[in-house]
Amino acid sequence: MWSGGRGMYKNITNFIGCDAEYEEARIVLFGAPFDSTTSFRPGTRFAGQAVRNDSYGLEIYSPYQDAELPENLVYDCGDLELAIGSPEAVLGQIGECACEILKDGKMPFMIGGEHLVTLGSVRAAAEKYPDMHIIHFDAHTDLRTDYLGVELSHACVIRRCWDILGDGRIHQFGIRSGEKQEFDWAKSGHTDFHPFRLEGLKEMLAELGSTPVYFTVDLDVLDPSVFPGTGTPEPGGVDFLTLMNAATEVCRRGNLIGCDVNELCPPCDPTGASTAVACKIIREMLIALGRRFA
Ligand SMILES: [Mn+2]
Repeated sequence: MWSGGRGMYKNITNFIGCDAEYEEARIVLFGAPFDSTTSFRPGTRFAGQAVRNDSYGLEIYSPYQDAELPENLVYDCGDLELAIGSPEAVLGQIGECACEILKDGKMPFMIGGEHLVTLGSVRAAAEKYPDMHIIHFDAHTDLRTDYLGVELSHACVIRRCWDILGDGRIHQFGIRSGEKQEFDWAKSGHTDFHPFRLEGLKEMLAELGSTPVYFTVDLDVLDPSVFPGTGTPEPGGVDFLTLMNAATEVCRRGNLIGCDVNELCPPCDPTGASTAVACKIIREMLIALGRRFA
């Protein structure tokens, strides 16, 4: 906000262009800075602040979509203040936030954090939309029943979502790492399983029609040569444009009811390139969502 001729502006720390008032906004962006169950390299708790800061290196115009991020579309409420030592308490806090956003008829857009944060939003979304499906982009299955005896772990998050939704309602893409039992379990029809690539997405979206969809993007679906700044990098992933095109394809659909982008770990990539990748994916997703509301 211009202060009136003194050359001073109010300090703003929202994601670029996301300065709508709450009442008018259609999407609410919030950070879930939690990484306590991360099994390898921690640091995703810093992602929300990093993408807000580095988003100022971006334009609000996307030449790919020939569209700008609309004014009055996104309210950025910053990072939640989470009880970081307790996964269950954190999931409760995220759930409460997502629940309130959904109750107000808006769409929650969460920036992780490690992938476990998705469960908080999914619990809230499934309460409002019991027939919803999940579209899941990731390098990892995340289907373990437990990780070293712990059920609330980023390695188990999609299995916990399956506990809520059941068979055939989770659509997994890009998966290239996990235990043999997880792969066998997925392929036997418990999930709609598309390993290695993002192919089959268009057909699947057409089949889903108007069914409500929650979309979770683990950025490690990208190849580590594109996106090294993540806790558990997994070679053999997709390139940037493939992810961007697929993510905007999902976001253009009218049936998306919530989404998240997770697993950016800024300290794992001191060049900042991974944070730039995350910023641009988020911008493209928001612009695609904006076209839907236009
Ligand atoms: Mn992953």
